[in-house]
Formats: sequence, C-alpha cells, structure tokens
Amino acid sequence: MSAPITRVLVTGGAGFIGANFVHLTRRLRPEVHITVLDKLTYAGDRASLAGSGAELVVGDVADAELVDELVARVDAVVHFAAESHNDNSLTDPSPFIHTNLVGTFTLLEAVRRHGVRLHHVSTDEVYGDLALDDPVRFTETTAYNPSSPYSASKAGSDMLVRAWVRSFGITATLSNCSNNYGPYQHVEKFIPRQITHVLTGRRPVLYGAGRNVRDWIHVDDHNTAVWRILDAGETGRTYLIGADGELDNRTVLAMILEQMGRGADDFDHVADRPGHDLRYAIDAGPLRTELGWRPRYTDFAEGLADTIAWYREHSDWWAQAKERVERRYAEQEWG
Ligand code: NAD
Ligand code: TDX
Repeated sequence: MSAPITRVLVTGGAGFIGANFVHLTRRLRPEVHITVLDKLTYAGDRASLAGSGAELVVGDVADAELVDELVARVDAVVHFAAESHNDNSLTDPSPFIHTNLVGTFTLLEAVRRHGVRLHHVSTDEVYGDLALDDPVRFTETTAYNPSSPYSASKAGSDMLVRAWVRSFGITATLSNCSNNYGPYQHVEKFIPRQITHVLTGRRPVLYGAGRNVRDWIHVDDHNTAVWRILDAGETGRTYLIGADGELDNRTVLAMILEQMGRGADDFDHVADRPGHDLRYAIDAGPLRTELGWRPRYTDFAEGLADTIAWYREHSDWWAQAKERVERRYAEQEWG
C-alpha cells in the first residue's frame, strides 16, 4: 500500500495485545524502530516489554501535545490503547469515553496533521451479539449494534476513524478482531482469571450458565493479521480478524480444568454479567482471500496449553494484579 514501515508508534504497547505486537515485531522485523505510548493504567505493565528494545513513553493518548510530538517522528501508528474490560465499563464508563473516544480523536488529529498512516485496532463486539442457534457470522458489512459502554465506545472510535478517512483523506485501516488469548493477558479476563484461580487454589467461576460463545484467536495470529493489513490493506477498509475458534465458556473452562488436572465439576456458577452478549463469530474471508493471511494456531487445545504453561512460569508477572483484581470483583454484584 505504501513505503515500508521503519518507525512505528504503538499506543497501548504495555497492554496484552500491544506488548505481544511489540515482541512479534522485534522477532519478525528487527529493523523496525518501535516507540510505545502507554499510560500504564492498571492494565499496562512495563515488565511486559522487557527484552523488546522498544522505547517506552509513559503518557496519555488523549494528551494532544505529546501525541503530536510522537506522531511527527514515525511513519505509522498502530492504535491498541483502550480501556478494554466490559465488566469495568459497567461499573465506571468514564475512562472508556476518555481513552477510547477522546484518545482516538486526539490521535486522528495528529495523523491528519502529519500525514502518517494509522491502523486502528478494534473489536467484534461493535456488532453486538448473535443467537446461539444461528449459523450467521459477522462480516465487514454487519450493522453496528454495541451492547456495553465498552463496545459502544469502541464503535464510536471506529466511526471517528471512518469519518477522518472520508472527510480528511487520512491513510487509515481498521480491524475488528474476536477474543484473544495468550501470554501477558490481564488476569481480569476470562482465560487467565480461571488459570490463575486454579494456580492460587481458588475455584474457577463461570458467569451464568456458561453457554455464551466466544470466537478465540491466539494473540500472535491477531498480530500477524495486523502486519498483513499494514503491508497490504486498502485505505479506509475494515478487516475482520478471526480464526474459526468458536467455543462456549463451559467448554473452554472444561479444557482448562482437564489440562490443569482438576475435576470437571471443580468450579462455581456465579451471577451473570448484566447485558452479557450471547455469541460472537467472525467471517475472516476477505483477510484470507484478498490478503492471503492464515492463522498459525489452528488447535485451540495446544494454544491453551502454551498459555497455561506461561502463567505457571510467570507468577511474578501476575501475582500482585491478581489480588487487586479479585478485590475489585468481590465488590461487583456479578462475577
Ligand atoms: P489491555 O487492557 O490489556 O491493554 C490496554 C493498554 O492501553 C494498557 O497498557 C493501558 O495502560 C493502555 N492505556 C489505557 N488507557 C490509555 C491512555 N489513555 N493512554 C495511553 N495508554 C492507555 O487491552 P488489550 O486486550 O491488549 O486490547 C488492546 C486493543 O485491542 C484494544 O483497543 C481492544 O479494544 C482491542 N481488542 C481486544 C481484544 C481482546 O480479546 N483482548 C479483542 C479485539 C480487540
Ligand atoms: O470470570 C469470568 N467468568 C466468565 O464466565 C470472566 C472474567 C468472564 N466470563 C465470561 C464472560 C464472557 O462470556 O467469559 C467470556 C469472556 O469474558 P472476557 O474475558 O471478559 O471477554 P469479553 O467480554 O468477551 O471481551 C473480550 O473480547 C473482546 C475482551 O475483553 C475485549 O477487550 C474484546 O474487545
């Protein structure tokens, strides 16, 4: 699509997907200079970037002056920074509006001023949910219908990017990906929460009946797709990223219990998340046929085993956050 990328700004690069993007980029494109802009909220950790060689700038993506200065120095921006947890958005939506909407707006104004290419990372949750018994999947033309403050703020950020492409001619692409799993994921999220519950002697917890379906993709597959879009994506286009990984929560939990040597009934059902989306499913056809992308992790059980091994070996990375998160969950009416 354009000249090769040699200097990239990664917003939210100290978070789960951003940090994995930085490490993957270091492995696959050692020539690329990486600057990370991250506010280091509860979800960001500088330790996640250890050994990556990335330059970390601690700051807010909604800080116009700082963002302008950083964008001026690069030829591409990959925008991961966000408040990302649905449960948190139900207890306090305000940081979601600030970071996901004002932060994206701030970045758009900077890339507009400097003519810098942007890739905006978004979620399949902008499309709302699907019925459990319906074979349909989300495509890039599915109507937006977000359910939670989190997904509404991401939907709004997508709309801002599309408008800046159309009205101001910025060079931007978008992607909407399904549920990621892998190393460095915050212990508030479903898979790491259950793994670290087992590792700390707690009983895993399933929201409601656990029939909700998520379309799981390994974080490295998400990030190879982002690079493919950076290299060959069409300006203004939205690409859906998914790896045909639909599973209900009960099945995922059963696999975790089995792989960790726990009994099949060794968990509790807890009160359900308000407004809990039933099912997400991605049709990633155009990414495969037009851009030739393929996922590497096609066996979820294998990717899950690697992830369990990573959490076993890295309790120093998650132990403190675990206690903080569980205190927060204890104050919620669900979970
Ligand atoms: P995360 O919560 O693990 O990381 C978010 C990062 O952004 C953290 O490092 C945090 O410190 C940083 N951040 C938050 N507010 C900031 C601000 N105002 N300024 C600068 N940095 C700030 O999230 P994640 O799971 O890595 O998600 C990354 C992106 O991918 C998000 O945009 C999310 O919507 C999207 N996404 C996530 C998933 C998933 O399954 N996790 C799926 C699809 C899309
Ligand atoms: O303890 C739990 N028990 C449980 O049953 C938790 C934390 C979650 N759940 C359920 C709720 C969901 O059906 O597991 C499923 C996954 O929950 P989350 O990890 O909170 O993810 P989800 O709400 O599906 O959103 C995720 O995917 C889309 C990411 O957090 C978003 O950032 C991304 O946009």
